[in-house]
This record gives sequence, structure tokens and C-alpha cells, in this order.
Amino acid sequence: MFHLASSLYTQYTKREQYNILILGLDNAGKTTFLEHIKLLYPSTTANDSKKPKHSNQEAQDGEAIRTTSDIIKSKRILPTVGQNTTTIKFESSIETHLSSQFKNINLKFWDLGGQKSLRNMWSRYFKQCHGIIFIIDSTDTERFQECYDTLIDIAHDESWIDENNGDATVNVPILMLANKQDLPQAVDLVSLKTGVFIKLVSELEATDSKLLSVSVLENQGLKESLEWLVTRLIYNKTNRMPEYK
Ligand SMILES: Nc1nc2c(ncn2[C@@H]2O[C@H](COP(=O)(O)OP(=O)(O)OP(=O)(O)O)[C@@H](O)[C@H]2O)c(=O)[nH]1
Ligand SMILES: [Mg+2]
Repeated sequence: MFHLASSLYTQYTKREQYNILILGLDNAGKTTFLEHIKLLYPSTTANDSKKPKHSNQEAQDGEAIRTTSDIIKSKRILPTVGQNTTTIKFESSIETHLSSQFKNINLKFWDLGGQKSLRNMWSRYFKQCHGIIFIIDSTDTERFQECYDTLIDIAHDESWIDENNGDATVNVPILMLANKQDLPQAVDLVSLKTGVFIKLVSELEATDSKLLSVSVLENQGLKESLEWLVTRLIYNKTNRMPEYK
């Protein structure tokens, strides 16, 4: 009885928090993605009533309108050596049958360095994460194979081994983002799916995964991507319980 009361209390008074890893090769756009998310959603340290500093556009008296893309472009984002973390309050912008469950959700992002020498650190985070965002530079055709191999390594890492049944397949949703679609040389989604990534579908068969096209610099597809991910995090709750904050 006490347990029931205490778990109901937790559910109604606390927010669910999901940990998301942002992975991908160096220069893919991981930090740019995170910086843009910080402009689009309120941080957990802001008051409830407080909107994000820049919902999409900001206009001040007498000032030209600055979009969030303008703000991102004015920042100097350096290659990541350690990690960047940010926790945001997720807000859904679309009505679905899950809308009621979309309330009171925090997303904690870990943006990790993508250089080859840093990738062996990633697996340390696998046990605590609820979802993965894997960012692909759609213009870097020479490194598509490396992207594919890196993704497959993640999916089959021994950190995922289920102690009960010995199964070693990733059991959190993987959202792959084909980034930099604003650039003319970017390979589009259809060509990506039929090219080097064609085997991904069968390789990740047992995994909840999706490939979407975005431009994290120009704010194309960012909110839609998070909507998909949060839906899948909720479906995967029985595998990976959220933290309550
Ligand atoms: N045109 C365009 N450029 C982008 C986009 N996303 C990122 N970039 C650029 O790509 C470069 C690398 O971006 P980062 O966000 O630093 O990449 P990263 O994945 O964090 O790289 P590491 O920290 O080294 O792992 C920067 O010059 C960005 O401005 C995009 O959607 N469009
Ligand atoms: Mg970075």
C-alpha cells in the first residue's frame, strides 16, 4: 500500500527524465544540434511559465527579426573533446493520442566528441541512456561507410547484453538524422536509404529505428525528430524506465 501510494505520488509530482546520447562522426553537426535545441525548448532551470529565450524567432522593438538559425550561425562551435550536457523540458507541438503522456517530460542530452580517438568512450554511457540520436553528415559521401560501420558497432556493443537472456542487441530507440540537407551537395533520404545504408534496415531489424532528413543549422525537421523520439521513449518505458526528477 505504501509502495503504491509512493509511486502514485512520484508519478504526479515529478517529471520523467530520459537520457539521450547524441552520437555520430566528427563534424556531423552534434553540437550544432544541441545548441539549436537549447534555443527551441525551455531549460529545466527556467521557471515553468518561462518560454525558451527564442521560440523560433525573436523580435525586439526596432530590431530586425533574428531567427534561431541566425543565432546559431553567429556562435563559434568548436569540435567537442569532452562532453556537453543539457536538460530541456520537452513540449509537444502536435496533438496525438499520446499528447497527455507528453507532459512533464525532461530530456537530458549528452553530446559526445565524434573524433575516432574519442569514440571508444561512448559505450560507457549506453547503460544509462534511453535513446540515441545518430547524426550523419549527408554531404560527406566519402565517410558514409565509416558512418555505417560506426552505427553497427554501437548496435552490437556488448554493453547492451541482457543479463537475463544474453541478447546483445541495442534495446533503446535509434534516431538517425541525415543532416546538412540545406546544402546542395547533400545526399537525399531516398538515395541514402538505397545506397550504403541499405543493409541498415536488416541489421537494425530488432531495433526501433528511423532515418529522417534534417538541417540542424537551419532548423529543418528538428521538432519533428524529437516528437518521433519521445513517442518511442514512451513505448520503450518497460525496457528502460525513465528517471523521476
Ligand atoms: N550547412 C550546414 N552546416 C552544418 C549543419 N550542421 C552542422 N553544420 C556545420 O558542421 C560543422 C561541424 O558541426 P559540429 O556541430 O561542431 O559537429 P560535431 O558533430 O559536434 O563535431 P565533433 O564535436 O568534432 O564531434 C560546423 O561548421 C557547423 O556549422 C547543417 O545542418 N547545415
Ligand atoms: Mg561537437
